[in-house]
Amino acid sequence: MTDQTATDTANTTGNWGRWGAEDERGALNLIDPAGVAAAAREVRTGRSYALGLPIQREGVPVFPHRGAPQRLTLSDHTDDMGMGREGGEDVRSYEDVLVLASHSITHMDALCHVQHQGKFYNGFDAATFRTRTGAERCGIEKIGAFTARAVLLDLPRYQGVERLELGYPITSADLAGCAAAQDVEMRSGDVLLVRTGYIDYWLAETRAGREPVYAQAGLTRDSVSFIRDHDIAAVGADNSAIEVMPFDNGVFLTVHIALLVQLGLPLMEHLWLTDLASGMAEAGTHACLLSVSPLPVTGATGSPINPVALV
Ligand code: UVW
Repeated sequence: MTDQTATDTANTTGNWGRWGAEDERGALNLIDPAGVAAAAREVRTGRSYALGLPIQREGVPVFPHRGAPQRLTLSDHTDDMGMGREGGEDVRSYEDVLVLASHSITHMDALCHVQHQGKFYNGFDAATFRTRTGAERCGIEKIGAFTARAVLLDLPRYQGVERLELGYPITSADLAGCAAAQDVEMRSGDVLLVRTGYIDYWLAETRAGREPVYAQAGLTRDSVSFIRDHDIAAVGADNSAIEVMPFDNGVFLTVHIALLVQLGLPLMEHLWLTDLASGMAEAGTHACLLSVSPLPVTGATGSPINPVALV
């Protein structure tokens, strides 16, 4: 497996050093404000679409090691002290505490989420990640908030199916073919949104009381050249890990290595893209403005997100 990883990574040009030795934002540096302003002028309907799934204990995809998110009540009308009572009988306040993994449900992977051969993006030493303080380099807080032009490639629509076959390996040719069929231009600094239909499948199976299968359509190592050649700033998808599962060539997190570690692209997973796809089809466009703001948790490896797309 290690040999295969070495072979896979050798043929990918990385972005290390491209924005300086201290850079921790990676490909987000490609977002050009003038290009974003031009894209803003292309907004057609003014409708916005939230791409985050609900944060709740059940009915949403949760990896067992992360556990279900917990919303726990901190104060309510039954309290006889503290915030619940301070306003006398006429006023009550309600608050809760959230306990959730930073990679819960719809989330962004920070550039410190994965290391390869001891290095994070830009060659930062993975040993600087500490249990108590988390990431010294490339934590999610280094991402900041960003708005960019985003292109949605709707692969099921391109293939004329409801969803991609489970485990379908998406190649560069698939992405290029879909972009051509949609007649949409990819520009440097774009965010690429890839719809596979997996989350629709997952939700339907779960609602029907069936266990969704593990295999998922997703990106392969081959698809990385499309992303690199178009100077994409970030990638999001409606599956669990961006990449095809089982992993391409059997190499653990192989696409994460290429995108996060080598190219420095933040990843967004479990996006809800179906309503956006319909809204874009109705509006006759495949590009939108996308605004993303991960929680600036110092040293964190990721954050729940609820990106907003404006069509
Ligand atoms: C893994 O793929 C393990 O994590 P994430 O989905 O957060 O990238």
